Amino acid sequence: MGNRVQTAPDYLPNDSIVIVLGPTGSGKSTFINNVVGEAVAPTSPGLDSCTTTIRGYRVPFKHDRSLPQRLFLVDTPGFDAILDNIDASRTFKDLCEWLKIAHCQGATVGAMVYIFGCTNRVANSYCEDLKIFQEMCGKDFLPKVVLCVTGGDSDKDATDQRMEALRQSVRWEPLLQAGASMGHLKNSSTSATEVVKKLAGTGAFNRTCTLALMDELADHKSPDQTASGKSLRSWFKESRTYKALKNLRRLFGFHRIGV
Ligand SMILES: Nc1nc2c(ncn2[C@@H]2O[C@H](COP(=O)(O)OP(=O)(O)OP(=O)(O)O)[C@@H](O)[C@H]2O)c(=O)[nH]1
Ligand SMILES: [Mg+2]
Repeated sequence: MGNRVQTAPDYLPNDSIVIVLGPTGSGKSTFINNVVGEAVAPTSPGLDSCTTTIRGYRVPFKHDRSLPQRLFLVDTPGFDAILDNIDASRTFKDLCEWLKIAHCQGATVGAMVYIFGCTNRVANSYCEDLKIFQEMCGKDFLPKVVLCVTGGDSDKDATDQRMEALRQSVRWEPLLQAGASMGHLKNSSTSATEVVKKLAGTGAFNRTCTLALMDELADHKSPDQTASGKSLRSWFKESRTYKALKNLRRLFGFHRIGV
């Protein structure tokens, strides 16, 4: 695990955690910075994935009774990130390790935020990513989930259309039906804070329901034995098979290999 999982500051019983997930470059770290009100999490406009470690940032809302006294937003690398010697399964294992540590310290995952870039096409990788996210949450946890769209700030009509298409898509609709909410992040402190307040408004931080992945880990399942871990593994294996076949085709000219 090395130092890729940041556990300090130590969590306390009753601490609440919001895990922020989504494809690389979707705006996870920017969202956290906007909520915290400072550039605490590294961000990048470049092509390479930026966040490489799992790390919690404390939200400095002091006098808001709808929020837990100590609330942390957890930044994560996207499962689709291309990082030196790190793959999706390593990131997933780190996240599981991190969850177990936080759980042992008495903290609970109060909510999950999934961020998706407005201009991103709905590719296969994204569908798999969302499926894994859904399995991590479990059905009962979905009322504690916000699906957020970032970007498209300058073209309101196009963004509204896109939001509507996502709302009705076969990927998002079942999650929304099961209680998840939807938000548009406008790269501002106000809109990021609204998402956290929206979660508080649904009573997310008071509910006792736990994350499905957390329950599985508490049952002593290894990351690979969990539902989301299994899906991630098969996705990863398939993409490796796909790459290997593509290489074969390139090297030997097997144009009839159907990949
Ligand atoms: N226009 C606009 N740009 C955004 C928004 N959120 C993030 N960005 C930009 O998108 C780029 C990537 O943002 P990051 O916050 O680093 O994305 P990330 O999801 O943390 O990326 P990884 O760490 O690689 O997983 C940065 O240049 C941000 O300024 C948004 O809501 N609107
Ligand atoms: Mg990041």
